[in-house]
Amino acid sequence: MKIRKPFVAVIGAGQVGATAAQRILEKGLSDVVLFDVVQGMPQGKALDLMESAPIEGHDKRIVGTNEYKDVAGAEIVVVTAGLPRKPGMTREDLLSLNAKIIKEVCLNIKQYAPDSKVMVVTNPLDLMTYLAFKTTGFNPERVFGMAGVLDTARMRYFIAERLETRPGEVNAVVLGGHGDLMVPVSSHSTFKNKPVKELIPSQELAQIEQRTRDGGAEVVALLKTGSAFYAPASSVAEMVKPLLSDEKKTLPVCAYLNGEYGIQDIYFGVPAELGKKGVERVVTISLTADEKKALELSAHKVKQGIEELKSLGLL
Ligand code: TXD
Repeated sequence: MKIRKPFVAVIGAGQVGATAAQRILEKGLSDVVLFDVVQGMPQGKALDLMESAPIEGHDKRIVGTNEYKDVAGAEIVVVTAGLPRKPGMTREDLLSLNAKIIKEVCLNIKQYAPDSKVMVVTNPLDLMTYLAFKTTGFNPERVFGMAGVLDTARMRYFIAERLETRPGEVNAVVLGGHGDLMVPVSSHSTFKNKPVKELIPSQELAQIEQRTRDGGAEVVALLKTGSAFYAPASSVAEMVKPLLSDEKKTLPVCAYLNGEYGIQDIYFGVPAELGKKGVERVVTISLTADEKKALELSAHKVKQGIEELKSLGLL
């Protein structure tokens, strides 16, 4: 079946990539091209997903491929290709392995889909997004990362669980790098427009913030093999929506900062407006002194990572 424009290309047909493809199809957002280096695997998953279309009742199409030429014409390229950390592997090992994969993937995106927008998902997220920006040479508004939608979704769920309410009625804000130093911003988190600070005692809220920071590790510890993919896939689809529809929705995005929040030349989690051009505007919100301090620390960690990439000869 022929893929119709506008379509999304997903690079890496593993847990997050394949589930993101499923969400995009079943929400009726667009057709999908699913790419992986493993022979037959993306084709098999695409066929399986097409065979569920009569039951799910959507009219979207997906093809699997091992050839980059098939991503030509993609409106958005979602990059989930990478390796998870294995026992005995250091953080630097993972950093350099995934950096090499991201470089290879991004050179192909530059060649075959030069007009696309690139959404990076691969960890370490802030660094891989920066590397994608440098490798493609695209305008920074066309290169961004997914992490904040996931981190805030986790916090929203934990708050909803505590308040015994619907998760969709809770809003939460998480800023900064996607890692131990992310900054959950309780001062801007609300339930039906009421600050959660007025509803949950501060000690319990601090526990929720910590559980949010540890959200990825909590799932990894339970799964034993692999990391979270259902909520990450939902988060990818949530970002795809405004990028295709041009609705200018403000979401937490790993975006390029050029002085916003007093931070220069890194990719970092901030609220941003998404539309057809990509990241159309970084939104600045007021922060308490403690939140500002935490954000500076998180930015410092990301800068250290960039230096590490440079010292490994990868940037
Ligand atoms: O919030 C976030 N940003 C994240 C990030 C949330 C969840 C997962 N996060 C990261 O996404 C995770 O730490 C990994 O770095 C990626 C992908 O996670 P996933 O769970 O999907 O990993 P898998 O199942 O191992 O899938 C990776 C796929 C696999 O099919 C490989 O064959 C493929 O990547 N792969 C490649 N594809 C294309 N090109 C190359 N070179 C390549 N190498 C491996």
